[in-house]
Amino acid sequence: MATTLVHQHKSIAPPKGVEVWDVDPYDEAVLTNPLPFFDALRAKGGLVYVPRYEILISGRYEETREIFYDHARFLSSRGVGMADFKLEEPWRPPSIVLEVDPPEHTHNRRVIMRALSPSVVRKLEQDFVEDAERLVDEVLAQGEIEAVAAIAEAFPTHVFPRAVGIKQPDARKLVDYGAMVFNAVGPDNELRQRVMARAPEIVPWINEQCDRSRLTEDGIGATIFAAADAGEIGEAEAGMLIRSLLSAGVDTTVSGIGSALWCLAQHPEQFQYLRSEPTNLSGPAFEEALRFCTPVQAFFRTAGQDTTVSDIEIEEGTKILCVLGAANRDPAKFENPEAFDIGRDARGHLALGVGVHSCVGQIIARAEGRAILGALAERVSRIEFAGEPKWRPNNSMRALESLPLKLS
Ligand code: OVV
Repeated sequence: MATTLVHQHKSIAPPKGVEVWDVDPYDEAVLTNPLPFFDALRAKGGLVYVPRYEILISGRYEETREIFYDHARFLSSRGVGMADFKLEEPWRPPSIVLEVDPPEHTHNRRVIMRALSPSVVRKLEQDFVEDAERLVDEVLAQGEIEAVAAIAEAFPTHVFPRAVGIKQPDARKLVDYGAMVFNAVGPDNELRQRVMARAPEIVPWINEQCDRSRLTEDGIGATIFAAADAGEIGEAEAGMLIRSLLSAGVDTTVSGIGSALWCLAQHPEQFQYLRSEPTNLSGPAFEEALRFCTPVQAFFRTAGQDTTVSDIEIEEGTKILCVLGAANRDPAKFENPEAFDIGRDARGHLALGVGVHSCVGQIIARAEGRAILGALAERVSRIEFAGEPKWRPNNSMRALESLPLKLS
């Protein structure tokens, strides 16, 4: 029997005992204010069936963690978006680290892991701190700023491509490519089509940056090409891993830093607490912002076999949307989850995933977050809203469109 496709994956009936919820998680109102959706999702059960897309959704901590942790039952190789790569041609050649399972995954990830090791990032961190201090002095002199452009985009697009060794970075193209990558994991809706329309001007530029000749000899990129020289991976694979860095390393930290600023403006007493101990608290403050305002809200996994989660029967080929943002506010895991509290122990949050696919760039992402929050805490006495913040709809990323701030 031929497989019926709905929304680029196998047609799936609701499993027994699962609540059927007629919701659109990709409605712009949900994407720009997801909190009521998160609460309703967790209230309805460990897994919920959404007929509109014929998918399951998990929003409780326990089930979300179980699915993300078990890469053998819940595959990444069939895509971490709504489209099943076994049935549909992906929009770009699949990532050889994100959209792949062990053992290939293990081999490729090891190359990136070495290039982004703690000792590498420790050397970069001093530069990050100096750049953050310079940037904060600049924005302080301006007084009122639009902080998405002036800090959240400006900082990562400056320090990250330099760390990779991109000789001629283009901040706009890097940010816009991130928007394509993260919108691509949703359904083929208007939002996705709008950003994808720009693929012809952005994708070739990104691919060009992944060539050895475009990279400095002392960056993270060069370390990855050294693995090709050593015969560990091919030249083409090295280029694909550079593409992964550029795909996953910009939009994520832009979102994380922007959201952290929003959290601190929203909770002035937390910023004052951060100021009391910038060195010790900038790490925990960034971590709590990741929990509270999770940048990658959700990725899919695909059931590679018939299986069960919390006694719910899941059919092979089922797409499961794992809502990390909802799991990170589960009261069963985090006490008083709706409080932004940089003094809490936010460890165990799922913002950077869990298991073999957990964020491979997390050390560098955290170093960027600490640098910018530390510099703000050292130099700024107050962060206030200078206008209404706006959220930008995105199929998987919680991202600000604009954040008017007054820094003093
Ligand atoms: C974690 C992540 C997000 C987006 C893209 C990639 C990875 C990639 O490998 O391309």
